[in-house]
Amino acid sequence: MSNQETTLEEATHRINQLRTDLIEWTRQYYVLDQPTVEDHVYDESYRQLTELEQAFPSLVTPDSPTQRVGGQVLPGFEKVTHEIPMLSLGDVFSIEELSEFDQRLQKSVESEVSYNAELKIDGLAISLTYENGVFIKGSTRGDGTIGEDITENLKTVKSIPLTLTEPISLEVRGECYMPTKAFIALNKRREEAGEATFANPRNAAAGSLRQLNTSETAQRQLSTFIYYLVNPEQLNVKTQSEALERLTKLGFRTNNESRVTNNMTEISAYIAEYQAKRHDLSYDIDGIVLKANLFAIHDEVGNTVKVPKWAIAYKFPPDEQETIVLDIEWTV
Ligand code: NMN
Repeated sequence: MSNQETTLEEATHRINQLRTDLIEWTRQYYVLDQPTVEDHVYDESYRQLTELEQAFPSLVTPDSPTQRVGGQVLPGFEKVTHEIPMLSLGDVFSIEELSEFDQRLQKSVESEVSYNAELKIDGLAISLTYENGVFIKGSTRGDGTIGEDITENLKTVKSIPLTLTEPISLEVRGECYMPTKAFIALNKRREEAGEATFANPRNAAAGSLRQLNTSETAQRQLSTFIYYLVNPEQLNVKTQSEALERLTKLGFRTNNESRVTNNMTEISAYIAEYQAKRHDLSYDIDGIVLKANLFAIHDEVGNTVKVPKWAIAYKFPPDEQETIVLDIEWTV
C-alpha cells in the first residue's frame, strides 16, 4: 500500500482491521496457547500496522498492539494502595495438616466443602485494574496494602489484555512468571554477556518487572495466570471455578490444570499427580492451592489479619531433583 495515496479514512479503516486481527491472534497465541495463523501472516500484518501508524501518527492509540514493545524510561515506581488488601496464603507441608484445615473449615460452615484445586505458580502476585474494559493500572503486591505501580511494564506482557472482550470495570489478581524456556535463554544471554545470572525464574521475573526501561521488560517474555476476581458479585458468579471460566472469556490467561475436588481422596490424587508432573510443565510450581469453591463460604468465614480462612497452600516437599542437588552439595 502506498501511503501517499492512502487517505486518512482508508488508513483508519485498515488500521482498525489490522488491530482487530492482531489482537485476536495475540490472544490465541499468548492467552490460549493455540495460534490459528502462521507467524509470517501475523508478522506481515504487524509490519503493515507499524508502517501505517508511522505514516499517520494521529491514529496511534495506547491499546494498539504496536505499543507493547515498551520504550518508556520511568523515573521510578509510584506507590499504589490496595483498597482490598492482597493477602498471602496460609501454608501447610503435609496431607495431615491439609486434612486438619479441611475439617476446621467444614466444621465452621457446617457443611461439606468442595475446593477448586489450583497449581501454585512460582512467580509474583500482581493486581490489574480495568475501567470500561481498558487496562488502566497494574501493581505489585508489596506488603499487601501498598504495592508499586508497574502499569507500563505490565503493558508489555502479551498475555495481559489491554482491552477486555466486554467494556466492564473490574480488578483481578494473578501471578506474573517467567516460563522455564525464557529463563534458560535469558541466563544464557547474560552469561555470554558476562552479566550475573538469575538464581531462579521467580527472581528473574521480579527483576524484569522492576525495570525502569520498559523495553527491557518487553524482551523478557514474561507470562501470566490470572486466578482471582476481586468482586465476583459484579459478574454474578458464585464459584471460583465459574469465575475462572468467566475470566478466560474476558480475555485473561488462566491456568487450565485446575480442578474441583470434593474430598481428601481427590485432593491427595491432585497433589500426587502434579508432584509427579511438575517438571514436565513449562513453568515452575512450588505446590498447590485449595480454595473453597463457593464464594458464599469466603464471605461467611472471612480472613485473619494476614490470610484468608477459606484457602490454603500445600507446599511440595523437596523433590528428587532438588534432593540430588542438596546431596551433592552436602558431600562436596
Ligand atoms: O513480539 P511479538 O509481536 O509478540 O512476536 C514475537 C514472535 O511471536 C514473532 O515471531 C511472531 O511471529 C510470533 N507470534 C505469532 C502469532 C501467531 O498468531 N502466529 C501471534 C503473536 C506472535
